[in-house]
Amino acid sequence: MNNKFKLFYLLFLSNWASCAVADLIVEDAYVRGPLPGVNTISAYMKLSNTGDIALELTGATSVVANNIMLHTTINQNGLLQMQHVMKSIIPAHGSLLLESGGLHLMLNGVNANLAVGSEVEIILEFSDGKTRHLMLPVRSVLDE
Ligand SMILES: [Cu+2]
Repeated sequence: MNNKFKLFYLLFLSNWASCAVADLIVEDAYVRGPLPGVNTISAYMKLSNTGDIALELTGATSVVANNIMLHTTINQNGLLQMQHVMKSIIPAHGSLLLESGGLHLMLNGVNANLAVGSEVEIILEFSDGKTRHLMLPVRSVLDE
């Protein structure tokens, strides 16, 4: 290994170690398969915090989407509307549910053909600068 590469490798390792969220458990995570002609899709999951400090989810990124927003669903005079939220708290020793009809991740400007059964990489971002890489299966809405 030459020195330049070694340095890069060490930086990569130390970065990776310090940036991953340690106290987070992700369950039942998936992306809901896109409808034909629609380039926004949602992602759902259960996030649990095993630590003593609350985690603040601030958003996510993915190479398959222009941007990913945290959305909540509100009922305004009987009309369901999605609203952008800046962050969502996962309480210490608590959990946060991202679900259909509630809080969810919205992938906007999806630029890939996400076939049912394939996987999408999403990186969750937290207010302390830490991240968590996830591979989410693409599920058909018909399988729910
Ligand atoms: Cu949405």
